[in-house]
Amino acid sequence: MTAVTTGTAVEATVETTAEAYEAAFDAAVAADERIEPRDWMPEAYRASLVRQMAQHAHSEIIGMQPEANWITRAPSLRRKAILMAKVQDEAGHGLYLYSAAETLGTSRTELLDKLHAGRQKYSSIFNYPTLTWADVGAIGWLVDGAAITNQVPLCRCSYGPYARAMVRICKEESFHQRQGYESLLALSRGTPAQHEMAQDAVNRWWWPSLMMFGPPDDESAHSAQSMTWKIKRHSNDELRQRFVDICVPQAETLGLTLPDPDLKWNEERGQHDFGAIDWDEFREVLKGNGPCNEQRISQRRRAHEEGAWVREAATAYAAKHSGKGASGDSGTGGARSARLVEKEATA
Ligand code: BYC
Repeated sequence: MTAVTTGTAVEATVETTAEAYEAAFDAAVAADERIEPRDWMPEAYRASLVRQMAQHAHSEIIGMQPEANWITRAPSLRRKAILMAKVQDEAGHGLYLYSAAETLGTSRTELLDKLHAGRQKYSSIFNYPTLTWADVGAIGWLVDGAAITNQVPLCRCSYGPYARAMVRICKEESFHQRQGYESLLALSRGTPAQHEMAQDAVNRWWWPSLMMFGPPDDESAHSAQSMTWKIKRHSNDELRQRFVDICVPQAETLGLTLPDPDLKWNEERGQHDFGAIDWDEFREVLKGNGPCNEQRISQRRRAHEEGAWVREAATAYAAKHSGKGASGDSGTGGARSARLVEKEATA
């Protein structure tokens, strides 16, 4: 009898503790506080963050490919330098995001393995080809523009490391967007052939850019829960609408037309109406049947294999230095560890 009573008491305590943790998490989210790596969080929250952050990180590094395609053919040294810096920034964004995902207990290796095996997604937009130089401008204006619209609210995401990574990413993306706009403006105001090239690029990138925001709200599997958890602050359709409204006056200044005959101002709504998106195309691209899916993923796998020696060298270097530190030598790693131990001891 006594044993049964004790068991029940222990179970009750465990249950109360779990409930208390959950209540503390809910209260922190409700109060707009940040959830930090060491805080208790529901497993589903952790899993959904890893899913979204992994998809985001993969998009950044796969997104380097379509633009890198034009580095060797940029029309001037100035444009080449800018493009190289931009592509390098995207690699950096991937790095911040993989690091932020690591704080949730998932290693970068594990996430990359999943990408290479086709078990995690990256943005649909990067499965379209960059056919002319104007595509680089159109990507900057529209793709980076859509990314900023989607990502600025992520700076207020409830998970601290993701929100903080997004602050820096958004600053850089906003520079990318402006360089794309400026490049497209130069083409649009150039020769008739250059103007036509800019218009053709906008015609091809407009609809895929609208698809970047994800499926319509009534088909979005994760939106409702992610918004309750304040991972996402706005729905896919809200952000898509915001993006359309931002782009219309910008297109006018550029002297370019957005390829949608149904695009018009709706006085009553105070927003633009726009035409139907081809969701069949979106679903096909997600299934792997877009124009460049195979090329993008095989290039990514090849880059990973060819970079194996760099990872091995970096690991060997780190091991060598931490070894020195452990034996009392003056390696940087050792000095840092010693300082940390000291700090902990005095805390
Ligand atoms: N493409 O329930 P939903 C950049 C997936 S890169 C592919 O609405 P959620 C840049 C979605 O993942 C910017 N997949 O999902 C880089 C889910 O699949 P799973 C990339 C998509 O998460 C280089 C399923 O569809 N930005 O800026 O609530 C050069 C159901 O969707 C897409 C980010 O990743 C898509 N377009 O909302 C230049 C932003 N849309 O996971 C520029 C962060 C949806 O169940 N991510 N799916 O297998 C987000 O904000 C959200 O994850 C999304 C989707 C709005 C994309």
